[in-house]
Amino acid sequence: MKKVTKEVLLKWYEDMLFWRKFEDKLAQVYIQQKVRGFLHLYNGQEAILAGALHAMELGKDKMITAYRNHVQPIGMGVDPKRVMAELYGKATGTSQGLGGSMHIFSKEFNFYGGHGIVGGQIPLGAGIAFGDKYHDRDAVTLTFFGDGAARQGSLHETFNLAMLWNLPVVFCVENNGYAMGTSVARTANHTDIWKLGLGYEMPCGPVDAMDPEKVAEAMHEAIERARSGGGPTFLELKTYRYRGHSMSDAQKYRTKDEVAEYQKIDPITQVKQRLLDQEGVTEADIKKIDKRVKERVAECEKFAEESPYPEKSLMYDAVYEQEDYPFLPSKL
Ligand SMILES: Cc1ncc(C[n+]2csc(CCOP(=O)(O)OP(=O)(O)O)c2C)c(N)n1
Ligand SMILES: [Mg+2]
Repeated sequence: MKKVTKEVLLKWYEDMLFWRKFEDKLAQVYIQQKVRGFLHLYNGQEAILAGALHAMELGKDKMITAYRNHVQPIGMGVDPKRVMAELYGKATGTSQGLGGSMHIFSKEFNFYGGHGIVGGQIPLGAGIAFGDKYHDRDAVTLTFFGDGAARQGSLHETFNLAMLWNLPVVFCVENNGYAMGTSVARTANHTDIWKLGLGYEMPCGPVDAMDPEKVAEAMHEAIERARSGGGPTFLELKTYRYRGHSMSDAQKYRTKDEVAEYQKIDPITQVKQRLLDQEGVTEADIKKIDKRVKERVAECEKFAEESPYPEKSLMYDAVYEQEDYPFLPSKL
């Protein structure tokens, strides 16, 4: 694995802080009703993305996830201004404002969404890997899903075929403790989700996902296995989300103390402390990064605010069209 140097730690700190603040801004503008529909935030889970990106080969490898999907495309290379504009429903957004929060997508940067159907992306991730294997392309697909999604039947069909066909895919369950208000303990008779891989003889195991380095190590091993023809891996990334499931969540299913316990091992604070204690970074250096992050988030907000809404005609153009469709004129 690429060494975790001071530069890597500094990048992790800045990236994770940017993702956190970017989403804090989204929460704020959501309350002002500038962003509509659903909004599921990633606060607390950032070490997963930081560690995964460290282990991936950007430009080759691919990623697919669920609806908690605003910061992953940014990590893969999409301009964050375009992600924020998409959430605002503006024409400059990643899907010209037609997708919105749950549907960020970028073929250019190998980010395959953004899926609202719980577990829907599990077979799709294996399908992408199947395509790469079939066409002999050097690529590994990281397929992310939640602890709730892990209980969908489609996971089992997918695991079975992914092993049978030896696909270059890494299945990553982001176990943040809850599926909406349902805790993992209330979902099944055991809480070690990684064990679901055992029935398929898929290499599998748990990972402390509050630490980006631990995530990077596990991801590296899994990605290398897939790249060298060794097939799928299933990782259980143990994490936590600080905010509610979505913006409308009274959070009656957990205590404030529980959230505070996880905030003590917050990935951003952990990396910051390591920089201060072991890498000779000063509080003044950290302040400079914090300031830069604030400015970058403000730039995204300004861009989204000032961008135009799409033309109404886009509603009719950006749909499937078949010239010889027999029942309707081809353009409504
Ligand atoms: C097939 C399907 N069933 C139910 C829902 C409603 N729903 C949306 S999110 C969610 C919880 C999923 O939790 P988890 O997989 O743990 O992901 P997390 O939100 O924690 O990231 C549910 C039940 C849905 N979107 N799709
Ligand atoms: Mg969950």
